[in-house]
Amino acid sequence: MILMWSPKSPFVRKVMILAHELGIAEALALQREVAVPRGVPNPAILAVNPLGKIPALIRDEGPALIGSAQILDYLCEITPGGRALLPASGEARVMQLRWQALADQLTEVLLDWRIAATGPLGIDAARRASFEAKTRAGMALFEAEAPLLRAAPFGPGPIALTCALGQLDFRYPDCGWRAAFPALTRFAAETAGRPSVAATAIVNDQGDSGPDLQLTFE
Ligand SMILES: N[C@@H](CCC(=O)N[C@@H](CS)C(=O)NCC(=O)O)C(=O)O
Repeated sequence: MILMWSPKSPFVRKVMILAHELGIAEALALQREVAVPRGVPNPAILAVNPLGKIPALIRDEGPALIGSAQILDYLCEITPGGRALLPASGEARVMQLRWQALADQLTEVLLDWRIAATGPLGIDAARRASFEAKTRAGMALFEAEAPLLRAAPFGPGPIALTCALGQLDFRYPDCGWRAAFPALTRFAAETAGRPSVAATAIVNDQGDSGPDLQLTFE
């Protein structure tokens, strides 16, 4: 299987963390691709995903799979023991998918915020206010549910949250979320000790920077 991959992508990181947890990381051939959210999309990605996004998983047989959530579900389905992390049915599955959807949307807000702020016209105040309000509300929800996440299997929900918090550390390094969210800080300290999380730390291999997004938690 070939994974369209970037060391900077929080959504690709979800796939890689799960692959390490399942012991199948070596089965993924990583194809470095640069996703281009502004301007002409990367044609190599477009050839596999017409929406131009990574991750995309090219299987040995059958159509490519698009989007981290489906790829995680697929890897859990084809790997022995995978359904311990994402059950095929039941409330445990519902909770994993719920947390994954919330954390993915939080990550999308963080990505979209930065993309909007790096445009030639900058970001308007109303859009910025929307991004900030959603980020604060998302973090508050996860702070409340952190004890449940810590008790759950390290499946798509906790993995997606790990990647959202990693995106905060990567692009919003001075936001101070740890001082404001003690339960999330405990969650992150525990997950940081997992080999799968340590092995997939975000790497800014292009050395790009961006504007100071002026997000501060108190
Ligand atoms: N919902 C998708 C989001 C994927 C996504 O936004 N990937 C980013 C890289 S982290 C991307 O490819 N952006 C390029 C673009 O938006 O055109 C998933 O879960 O995989």
